[in-house]
Amino acid sequence: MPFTPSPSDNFTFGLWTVGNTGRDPFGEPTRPRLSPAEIVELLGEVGGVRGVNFHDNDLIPIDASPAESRQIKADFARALKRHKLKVAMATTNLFTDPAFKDGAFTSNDAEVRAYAIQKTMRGMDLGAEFGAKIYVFWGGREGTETDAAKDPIESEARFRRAIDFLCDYSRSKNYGYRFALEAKPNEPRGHMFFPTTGSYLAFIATLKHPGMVGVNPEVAHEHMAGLNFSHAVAQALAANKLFHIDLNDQQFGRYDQDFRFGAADIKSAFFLVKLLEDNAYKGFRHFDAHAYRTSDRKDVIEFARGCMRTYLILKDKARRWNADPEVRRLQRTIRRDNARLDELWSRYSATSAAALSRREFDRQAMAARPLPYERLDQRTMEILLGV
Ligand code: DIG
Ligand code: MN
Ligand code: MN
Repeated sequence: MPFTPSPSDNFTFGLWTVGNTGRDPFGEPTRPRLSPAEIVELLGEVGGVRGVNFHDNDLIPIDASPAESRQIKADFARALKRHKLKVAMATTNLFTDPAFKDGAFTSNDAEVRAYAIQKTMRGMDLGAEFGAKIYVFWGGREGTETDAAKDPIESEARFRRAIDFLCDYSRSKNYGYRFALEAKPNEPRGHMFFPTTGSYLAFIATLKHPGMVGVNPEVAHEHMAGLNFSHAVAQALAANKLFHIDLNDQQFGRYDQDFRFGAADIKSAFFLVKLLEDNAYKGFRHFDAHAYRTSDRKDVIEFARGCMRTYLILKDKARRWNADPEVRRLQRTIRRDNARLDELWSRYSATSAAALSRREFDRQAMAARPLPYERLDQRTMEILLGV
């Protein structure tokens, strides 16, 4: 059947995504809590999933005894084996426990900052135990409600020292991790440090081991900032920093909805899939999303299948768009290439600068040239609508 996912599509889900119990700030859970092993079983039932991701405490509760921890890991490992799932990414929960009420690495309390480093080292140990090679950092509590609370420059320096230290920890243990930093503009903090993927791309350049560190852009988070997600991902791709990606969907101007991929804005989802596929992105396609609070187990399975099917349908639409004769014809009208003119300013020389400054340009002619973007966008919509 077409659009049926297979492990080679590299789709992954976090334990917290299909394991989401439906709790929200205004209501209690609507679904029973599943153990990690039961979540893996559910993903086995979904079919075609490559891997699973976890926060340390999704797998091992923060107050589990060593015996409980051993049992949970054994059950989880057995389920992974049975369903041929791998652990693709690991991360640390530095946002649920009240100790992190004012952040982790940027907390005003040195003891909390040190505890956050220790907790992350242990999370890295746990991820390495299951073969994860990507480690995500989402600074859920790194921020302020009032800027009277923290010096933003000192906070960035604290975050930088934490990442530098943990890069050295990974190197010392030969874990081979690549770190992926995930931005979000707000929620749960009023203002989060490093609000967008662009903020992190600038930050990475200031690190001790920038080669080990990339980004994990999330659709919902760039949309919450009112940004074009494909442009953020394109900048990461061009800088070879797209180490991971959190796919979901989000209506603009809303709280973090973490909707099923493509459920809100199919057009931007299309351009994202086209960007990833046109650029042969080899990484994991992680759906950091969850089913509606109204969904039961059966509908959660449909949610997971829907994420993957929509991605595969849009991948096919991208292939059609690239091959579409009308699109190609319109692109030929739109693109006015002139290699000789480009050559004049692709590399500086006094001669080319002199030639360029002497050149006559006909502004009226340039302004009069046709740009049939309405036709092109309508054709794009009709390909998406299957006309
Ligand atoms: C939220 O979008 C964050 C957390 O779920 C997690 O730390 C990260 C991993 O994808 N995404
Ligand atoms: Mn989110
Ligand atoms: Mn995410």
